[in-house]
Amino acid sequence: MLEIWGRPYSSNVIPVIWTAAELGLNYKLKLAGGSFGQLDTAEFGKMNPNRMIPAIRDGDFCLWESHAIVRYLSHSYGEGSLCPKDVRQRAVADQWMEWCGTRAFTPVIQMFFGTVRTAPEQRDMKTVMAHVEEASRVLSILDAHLSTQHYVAGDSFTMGDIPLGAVAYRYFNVDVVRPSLPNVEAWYERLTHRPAYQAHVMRFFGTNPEEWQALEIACASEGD
Ligand SMILES: N[C@@H](CCC(=O)N[C@@H](CS)C(=O)NCC(=O)O)C(=O)O
Repeated sequence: MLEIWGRPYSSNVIPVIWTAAELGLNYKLKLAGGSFGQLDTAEFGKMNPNRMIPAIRDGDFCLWESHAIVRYLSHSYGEGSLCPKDVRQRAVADQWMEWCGTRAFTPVIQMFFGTVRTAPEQRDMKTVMAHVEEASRVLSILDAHLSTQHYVAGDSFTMGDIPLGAVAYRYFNVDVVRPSLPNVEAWYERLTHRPAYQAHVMRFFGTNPEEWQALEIACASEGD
């Protein structure tokens, strides 16, 4: 059975679990990273020499890097659905996955770390708001793209929506005021109707480090 190694609240693991759920795959969640440890073991080092999550094992095949895993699962099990058959549509899905990693992920995660993962008395809201501004500026590029289509690679949901969809949940649910991005908001609203998104992305992540930690610990029941 497919093994997904990671923790269900990790920003890079969520897209992998969401992909597996969209594809209806049976998988075993092997809890690793953060308080679950495992990254220093010899077994994990053989799977991912970077000692980072996510990593997967599919039979005798191991893979790391979240976007590579999303692609591998989509190509292997979602040809014609998550993975478009049309080469150009697939390239556009790939383009937005890359763009998520190079442009959108960092400012949104910095918004997240500056708030949810920082104790209220230690928060530097001026810096957080600079990250909000940068995230919104970058996402305005996606907003323009989505003005003529429902999803990033056309009018159907593909793997191209997955890393960005995971980032969007963080962006829209950190407690800050953000500018309006109507097309990104409409696309996010579409994602919120997907059962796999509801189950694996739309998870309350707490409002401070204590709540976050408690939620992480509670995840222990979800995996091995
Ligand atoms: N580019 C990598 C980044 C992987 C990464 O940064 N993983 C973090 C979690 S999001 C990690 O392993 N941190 C150590 C830990 O969680 O213990 C990917 O997309 O898979």
